[in-house]
Amino acid sequence: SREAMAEGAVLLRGYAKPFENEVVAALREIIARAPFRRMFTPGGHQMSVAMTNCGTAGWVTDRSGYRYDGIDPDSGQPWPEMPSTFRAIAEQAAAEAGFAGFTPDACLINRYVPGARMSLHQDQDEQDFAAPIVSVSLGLSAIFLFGGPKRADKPKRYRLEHGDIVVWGGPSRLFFHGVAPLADGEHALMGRQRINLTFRKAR
Ligand code: MD5
Ligand code: FE
Repeated sequence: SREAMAEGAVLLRGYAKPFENEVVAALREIIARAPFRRMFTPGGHQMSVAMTNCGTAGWVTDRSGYRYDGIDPDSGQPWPEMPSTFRAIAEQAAAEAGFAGFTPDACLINRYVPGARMSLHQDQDEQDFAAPIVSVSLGLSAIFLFGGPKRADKPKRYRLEHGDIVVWGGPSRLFFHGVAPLADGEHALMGRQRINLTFRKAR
């Protein structure tokens, strides 16, 4: 199914479900080479969400700021390649939402355990805001907080479930958003966690 959340924001419920086993297998290889880690914000707070990346650019944060880097600071090696299955799913979902020709070079992988959350923010570390961001939800469901162009805009709450994909383009590309603290639970395939893949064109 295809649901408009706002201008440019399209929710594709269950879109990734047919690919879940392939995605999990590819994910396992990525995290063997680039394990999840809880990064620090420039303000010195450790994030509750653990992160890793694949692709030619990876999103990192530390005391010096937020940026995209081709090298994993923990290993000193390039991030693992973006698996062709990941790329294909992201490109197909983007096209389905009206963004044909999306060519992601970065995939930030977020891991939420119960209690982990992401506070309201905008994604603005990318070069080209005309490209959408494609988000794939796996595992435990989460309450996604979808705000507007101003921080003060009251966020709408959406439950995102295993297999759901959201394409954030057009005006919504720069809307404020976050994730409410993850509720405890157990998912048959993913266990006690939520993983979100966010495909981006960083450069
Ligand atoms: C998540 N991750 O569920 C979300 C999915 C992040 C992040 O927010 O920065 O890693 S991506 C949600 C997103 C991206 C771009 C625009 C909007 C939402 N939006 O307009 O709401 O872990
Ligand atoms: Fe974000």
